[in-house]
Amino acid sequence: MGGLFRVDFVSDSPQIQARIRRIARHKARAAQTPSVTDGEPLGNGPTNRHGMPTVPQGQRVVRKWPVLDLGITPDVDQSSWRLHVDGAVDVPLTLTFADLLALPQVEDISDFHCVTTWSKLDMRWRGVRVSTLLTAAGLADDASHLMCHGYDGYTTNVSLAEAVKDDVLLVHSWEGAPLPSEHGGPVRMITPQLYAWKGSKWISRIEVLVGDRPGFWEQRGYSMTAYPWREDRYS
Ligand SMILES: Nc1nc2c(c(=O)[nH]1)N[C@H]1C(S)=C(S)[C@@H](COP(=O)(O)O)O[C@H]1N2
Ligand SMILES: [Mo]
Repeated sequence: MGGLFRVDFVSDSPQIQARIRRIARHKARAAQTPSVTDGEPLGNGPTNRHGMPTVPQGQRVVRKWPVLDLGITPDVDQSSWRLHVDGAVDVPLTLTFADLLALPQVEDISDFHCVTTWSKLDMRWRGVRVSTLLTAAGLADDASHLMCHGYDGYTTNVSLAEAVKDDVLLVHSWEGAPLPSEHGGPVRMITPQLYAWKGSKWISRIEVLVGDRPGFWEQRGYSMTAYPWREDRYS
């Protein structure tokens, strides 16, 4: 499976080229989202690495990294972890931890904004772009959103315009060490340009959707979109 997956991914076949073009359409939409091109972002402090204020409105900076989840730390480690990418795709994928490490790795520094008003800045991550996996699986023409599932039963929805951004990663390392299990290790998703609830800890499944659907917190009144620079917390 891992071998096939890699050969498929690097291939220059017309099918892969078509997948890359379909991803590019969502990337073009990404350039229009409030999080990257907001003319008047709501926030405070000097301009950060993205030309945004340092901290979104209504947030305060913390030094320690709080733990926030449903109170369940699922029993999953590097050897038992699997990620399924399925739904509106050409080729459903199942990845092991080794498969994830065999894909192109990205290191990035980004900020983490929790809707409960804390922000932790300058987090150093290592992992794989979500767009890399979506290219390998191949999005259906009418695919529009993801439902991300965690091993604890958590779900959260993310639009493709957000999910294909370069800093949206499946991370396995934080500050040069394996991601701690209380923070979603062995592998979680991060969405630095959205409130952090959009990044599933202990990610188990990325379900590609045609149309949007609310996840766990979205069903309980949290925003479908979650733009911190619009203080878009609840709907
Ligand atoms: N699987 C799963 N992912 C989750 C959550 C959860 O309860 N389960 N909580 C979300 C919320 S509300 C936040 S703020 C961040 C918290 O991540 P942390 O505990 O590593 O700080 O994870 C998000 N991802
Ligand atoms: Mo949160």
